[in-house]
Amino acid sequence: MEALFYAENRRVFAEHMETGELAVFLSGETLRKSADDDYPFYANRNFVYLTGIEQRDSILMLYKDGDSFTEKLFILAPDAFAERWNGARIKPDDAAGRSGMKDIAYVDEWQAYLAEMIRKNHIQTIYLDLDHKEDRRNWNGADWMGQYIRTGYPQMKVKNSLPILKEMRLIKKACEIKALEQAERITKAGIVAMMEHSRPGMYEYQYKAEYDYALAQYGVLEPGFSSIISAGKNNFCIHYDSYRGQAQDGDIVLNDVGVRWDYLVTDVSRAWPCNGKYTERQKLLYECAYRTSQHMFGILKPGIPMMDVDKMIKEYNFGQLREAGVCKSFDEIGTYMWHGGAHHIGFDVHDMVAARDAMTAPGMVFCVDIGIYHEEWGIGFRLEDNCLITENGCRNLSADIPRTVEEIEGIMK
Ligand SMILES: [Mn+2]
Repeated sequence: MEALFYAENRRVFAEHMETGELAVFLSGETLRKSADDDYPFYANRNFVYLTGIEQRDSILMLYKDGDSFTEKLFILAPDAFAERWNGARIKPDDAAGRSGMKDIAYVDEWQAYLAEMIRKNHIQTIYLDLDHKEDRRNWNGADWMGQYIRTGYPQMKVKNSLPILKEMRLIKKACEIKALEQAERITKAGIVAMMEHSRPGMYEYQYKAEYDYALAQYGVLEPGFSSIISAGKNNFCIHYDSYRGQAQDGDIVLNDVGVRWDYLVTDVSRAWPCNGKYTERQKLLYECAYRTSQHMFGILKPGIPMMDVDKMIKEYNFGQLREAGVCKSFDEIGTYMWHGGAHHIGFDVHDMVAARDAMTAPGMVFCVDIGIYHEEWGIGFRLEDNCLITENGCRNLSADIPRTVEEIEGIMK
């Protein structure tokens, strides 16, 4: 992504601020795993969306002043000893090039800068990225900063910047679509590799290894999110993550995987018979899902309430299942369809966007996910694609990843 993308995101955020307000964003810190071992650092996505910087302990401050705003980025200072052990830290010039910001300082200066900004400009309101996931305990850097501010500046009003960012992230820019297109190509390579190597007796971790290997050929060293790869009965666990099961002859293999490219994440599910040939029943159910998917990609366009998309999927798929003789009344649909499947994707796989009351609009990208679970027949799977809403319709970004029975059986010959 070019620096212009991040600069534009900061400009749009600042547009939402009132004069005299300050906004503070943190990249986050490294979490300790055990002893002297840390989890790999993963930067706060809103911070990345505004800066293009993924280094820990970095801070962005935006100050709104009339029609303009000032921006300052704080990064880790050089440390020869730490860098010898843990790799080079980003240099101010690189940080400037990546983010499009001119004013770059070292992070040990942030407190003095903040104090001076507050004093000089009589700041009374600070935006923090307070990202709380309902009942989940979610202590993050912004909470710490909130406490710091409440303690040091008890009169300060704290506003949450998350609703603004969710609104911004809802509509993807052209460069984000381009990144997604590349991510889809790599997702295809990973899924096709699993199909090609598939055989009865193969373990789920072997499928996973094929997926990870294919991604690594593109320099993608970790999947877009924890891959879901399962076979047979394990397909009935929606977020299965053990990879220990073995595909038996006649089993369906399910994947629900993604690739992150330039920060944009895909989310695609396919289901294939491990032996390369669908049984009559597998084909019957798979084609219900396929026809429902095709129907959705035929009708999705701007101006449809997002809330209705899941309902439309369910209703159409019910029609398919009824014709197939599987499901008699709509009341029973919950027996076979266990989840909705119209979440947005973007910088996060379940993207942090203002989607609840939204109408579909050009530039939105969300999953069309049709899951069918027939426990009695032992067949469970989903077919999930990535839908981009265009000016007058939509485009299936993952259409090129084999989807029909014929395409999939053809690849597995
Ligand atoms: Mn998915």
